[in-house]
Amino acid sequence: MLSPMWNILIVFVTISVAYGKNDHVDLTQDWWETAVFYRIYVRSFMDSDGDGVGDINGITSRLEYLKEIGAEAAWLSPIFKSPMNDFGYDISDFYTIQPEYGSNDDFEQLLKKANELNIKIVLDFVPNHTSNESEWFIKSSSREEYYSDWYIWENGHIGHAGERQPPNNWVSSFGKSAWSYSPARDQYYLHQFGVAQPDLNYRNPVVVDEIKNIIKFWLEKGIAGLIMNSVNHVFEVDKDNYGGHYPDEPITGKPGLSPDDYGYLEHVYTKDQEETYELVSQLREVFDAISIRDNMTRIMMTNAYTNIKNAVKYYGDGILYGSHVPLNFVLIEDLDKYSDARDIKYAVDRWITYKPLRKQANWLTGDHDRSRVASRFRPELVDAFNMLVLLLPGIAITYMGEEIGMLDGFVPWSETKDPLACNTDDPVNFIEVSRDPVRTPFPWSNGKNSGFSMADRTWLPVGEGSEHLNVAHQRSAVRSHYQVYRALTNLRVRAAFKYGRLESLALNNDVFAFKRWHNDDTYVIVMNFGRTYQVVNLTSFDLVFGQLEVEVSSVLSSRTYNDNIPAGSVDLAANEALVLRMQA
Ligand SMILES: *[C@@H]1O[C@H](CO)[C@@H](O)[C@H](O)[C@H]1NC(C)=O
Ligand SMILES: *[C@@H]1O[C@H](CO)[C@@H](O)[C@H](O)[C@H]1NC(C)=O
Ligand SMILES: *[C@@H]1O[C@H](CO)[C@@H](O)[C@H](O)[C@H]1NC(C)=O
Ligand SMILES: CC(=O)N[C@H]1CO[C@H](CO)[C@@H](O)[C@@H]1O
Repeated sequence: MLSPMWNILIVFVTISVAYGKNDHVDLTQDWWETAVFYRIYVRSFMDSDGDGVGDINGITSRLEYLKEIGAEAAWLSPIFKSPMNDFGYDISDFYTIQPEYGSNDDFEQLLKKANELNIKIVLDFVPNHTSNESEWFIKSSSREEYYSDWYIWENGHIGHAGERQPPNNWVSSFGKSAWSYSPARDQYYLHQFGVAQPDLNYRNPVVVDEIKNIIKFWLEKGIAGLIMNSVNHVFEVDKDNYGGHYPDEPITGKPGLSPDDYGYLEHVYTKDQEETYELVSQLREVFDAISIRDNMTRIMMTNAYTNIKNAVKYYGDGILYGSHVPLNFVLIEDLDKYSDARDIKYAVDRWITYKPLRKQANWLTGDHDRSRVASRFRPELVDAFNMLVLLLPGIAITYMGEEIGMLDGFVPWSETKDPLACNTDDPVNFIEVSRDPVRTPFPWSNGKNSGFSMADRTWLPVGEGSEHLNVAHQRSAVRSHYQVYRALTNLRVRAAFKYGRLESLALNNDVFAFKRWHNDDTYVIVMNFGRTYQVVNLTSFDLVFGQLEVEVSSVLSSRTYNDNIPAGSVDLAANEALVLRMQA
């Protein structure tokens, strides 16, 4: 038996070997582990045929742009056949491409060109539900035997006045009852999102097999991965454990909410069920089988708005396989316009702390559902947030337009398309929930429809101010968000950012800084989230001293590349953000 002191010594030695020195870092990395993913909202990226709606050939024609800004993978919003009640998040045929976006041949062309440019293509997938126009749902509605059990069907109640009532109190995340009556079947179907998005029944093994077939089908076409969207909604509680009826969800008691609001209920029976992780593990095996066969990793990404412990469970636990990239929403959900440097540090640390030690982190600040950085925080902070996303360890995900600091567009009620907003029936307050402002056409230039389309009308209006805020303008400017973004993606190839470690500090309430280093190559990224001038001493970081050289500076900074700043005294203007490199 070793004495306790020996045990302590052994533990200490092991820790020093594992974590003490960068020389021991595993330098082999798969293509996705530190890749930049560029998220394209297909409808609004580039319209090639002049119908006012973005399409696949449009993307193909602009793939060089992704290369130019240093993106390594394009992540496309759903392109499958859909009646577009929820703009592709309501799929009616998972094997076919939406005709207004293009044909299967167009998609093959996209893959071919992406391959030539070494850009990976990943597709958004929606496993929770189909469109109500899916053949599966129509057959299920008429109780056709094979499909009868593919959706969540339930009898309603008859009220005192003889009126029909839904099976229970569940609310859709788009508001109002999550149950809709189908006269064809004389039963209610569950829809956790829109009325036109009936939930699939994952307790039916045939449904799971079909989903696996679809995943295989697209991976074999040569795509590099799929995102399992809203994956934490796929299971509802097992009603057999509740006497054959789905139980009511408890009321949150949050003030000011009506029984039609999603926040009215605690979603204990419709979200985050344990069976989800088992399903993810099964689906992951489909990805792995093809990856091994073709010697090219196909990644499974997962999207779940949930608490952090549930979120990181998607990494897998050694028994169940997990997702390669469980999306990390801390920079969205933990922050708002009142956040300061301490909140930023807390958010970053939270993900790093909860995620399994050896797994890759990922960072994002937005998507087609969330207000843009320039609007949610302020335009002056666009570069700082791009520095966070691109220089923190792991995978970087950019929603299209963040690289140029796009603002939320203004979409009046008369032109509103988002079902979430239309469901409010409220021409004033719809603006609080509408997702249209973050989906306005991408501004390529100051030409017609900001270069997005030759149509007379685009599906959503072009955002105001795009005469100035567009790619062409920022490309030719000496200083612009676009230029900063490119400089940042260029830096990512350096070992300090690919493999290096992370240390972060809130130097005061306004200034957040983090250090990335590998061997002797050390960088400090420092950003003033405040509105006043600040001076900070970066020697608070271990082994940071002497002179620091500016690698990248935010658009409004007075610093330029190669300027020298003493580590002991770094003065920062309001909103200024800098990437600094320690002089050897
Ligand atoms: C699907 O739902 C939409 C929205 O409620 C409705 O307009 C449409 O008629 C439905 N289609 C079918 C086939 O049930
Ligand atoms: C698989 O791919 C990797 C890198 O892409 C390569 O180094 C390796 O030799 C390949 N293995 C086989 C068996 O082809
Ligand atoms: C920065 O901090 C170091 C270490 O505490 C100190 O020696 C140095 O004087 C400080 N520099 C300035 C300019 O205050
Ligand atoms: C971020 C994201 O992908 N959000 C989607 C989640 O799923 C719902 C319903 O399918 C969509 O409406 C969201 O846009």
